[in-house]
Amino acid sequence: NQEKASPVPSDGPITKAWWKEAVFYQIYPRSFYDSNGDGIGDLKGILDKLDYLQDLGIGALWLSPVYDSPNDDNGYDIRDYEKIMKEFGTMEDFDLLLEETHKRGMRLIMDLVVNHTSDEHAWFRKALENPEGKEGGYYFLVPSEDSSNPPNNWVSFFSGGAWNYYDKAKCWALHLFSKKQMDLNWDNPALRREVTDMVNFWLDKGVDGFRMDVINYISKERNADGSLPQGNETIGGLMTFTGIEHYYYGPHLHAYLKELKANAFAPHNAFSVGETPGLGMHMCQLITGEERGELDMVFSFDQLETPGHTRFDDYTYDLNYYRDYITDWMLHYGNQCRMSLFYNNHDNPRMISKVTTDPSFYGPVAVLLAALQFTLRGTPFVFQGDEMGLVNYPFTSMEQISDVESVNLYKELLEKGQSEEEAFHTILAGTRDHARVLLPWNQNTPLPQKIHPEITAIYKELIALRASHEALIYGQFRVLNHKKDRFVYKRWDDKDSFVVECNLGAAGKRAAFPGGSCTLIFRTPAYKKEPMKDLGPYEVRIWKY
Ligand code: ISL
Ligand code: CA
Repeated sequence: NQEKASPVPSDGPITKAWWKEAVFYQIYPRSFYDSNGDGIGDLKGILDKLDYLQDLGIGALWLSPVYDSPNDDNGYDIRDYEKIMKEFGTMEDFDLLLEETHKRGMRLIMDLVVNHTSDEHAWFRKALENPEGKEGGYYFLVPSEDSSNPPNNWVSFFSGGAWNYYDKAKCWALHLFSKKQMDLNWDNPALRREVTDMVNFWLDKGVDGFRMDVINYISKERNADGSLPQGNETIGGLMTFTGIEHYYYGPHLHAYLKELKANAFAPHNAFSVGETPGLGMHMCQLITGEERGELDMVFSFDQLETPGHTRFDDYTYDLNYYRDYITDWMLHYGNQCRMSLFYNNHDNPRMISKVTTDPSFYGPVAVLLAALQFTLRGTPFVFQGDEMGLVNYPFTSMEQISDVESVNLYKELLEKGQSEEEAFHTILAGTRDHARVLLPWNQNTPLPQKIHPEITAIYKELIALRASHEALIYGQFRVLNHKKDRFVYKRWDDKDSFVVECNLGAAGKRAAFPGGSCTLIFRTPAYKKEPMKDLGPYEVRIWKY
């Protein structure tokens, strides 16, 4: 890579911005709140819950895709970028939602899925009708008479190869995700203009920015003759996804991001957060460095599994790893870059369930994760249901599983010779459906999941604490103790100092604080009656100096 490593990360002053101060809340519309009883969450449902979100202290909403889609991947396969999905409502509903969100002093960002479109998008239909025409150049179409040998060995994230063959058009087309999610060719300037126009359509409406789906995959490396290179089998063996080295950080990624920023985001002063799986800290610095004009923030995912594990492994997540990961980023990411802080999204099982399977610890772990999220340095992204203390859904059979990734993986595992039980066990550990079941708003439903109003109250309390102290938003960070299962750190600015003491493990221990004159302003409620000298399992305390 020829990219110059600038800026050099520094501890200079942090520029203030609304998106550094706000707490974001991710809504997966299909499973958020169903306002008309058809079983599917919708835009009116979100409208109904705006007061709840405002009361919680949320500053910005991120909506997972609400666009017209055949739902092969729940809306991440877009058929029409400028139309609302029928089940979710109408464009009028959307306009009202945006207006009412703004009225409550909150912002709204949408999901930008432009690495691929649905195969039902008009562009792809036209491309197949005439591969030589304008839209033919929007995708990776490879003419061929041979329907049995794909152009290369790349594989899809959702099992099997990454190429479809189209008999009538006599060509192959690339899909890194499902068979109905066709990769767009960003090397085509007309395609980039289409994307820019579409982004401007939404920004002109007053949308405050976008979360950008797998945005680091948009630039694919090419051979000298323009074809897509063969994936390295060794890397493929290690990473599962053969071919990934050719597109996870492609040759024109920085240029395309800069162009989109200059032509759409910057003129609207709009916010951007990229979903960038696989990029480490240094590449993330190159994408989010303030003077670079690319993205404001990214989601890096290395904290979601401990080393040696993947999402589909059934294992216990060790929070000591999270402590070390987050400490490294906070000390080295630099003040020109801003971290996103999150444990959950619509693609992952619930973090509480990864940390413990003992129900008596669910409450304390929920409180600990929240206290970390609102007192560490960065911008918190709450995923719907975090604030209810939700854990994984007790699925009992494949019939309850609908996600395309899980359905395909299950088939693949059976083909590889696993028994139905073994395969289901794997799915149960990692399925994205854990995050996609309707939120159990109503305590009286027969749903196996229950909400925990006491956890919601703690979210509200901690979000308010963060909002009223810049030390927690922009302040310095220093680790005071990181012995096994301990995490004690300090956050401070000219006005205030805080010390947070955490027990990251399931065994009780001796507390190390307080030292000097300070006030206890928060303690895991479950332990309020316990002696101060003892830290309960997963207990967290916040002291103010
Ligand atoms: O690459 C991965 C390894 O499993 C994943 O992290 C993957 O890149 C990531 O899940 C991408 O997610 C996003 O794009 C998908 C969509 O299904 C997800 O819901 C979305 O968050 C395709 O649009
Ligand atoms: Ca509905």
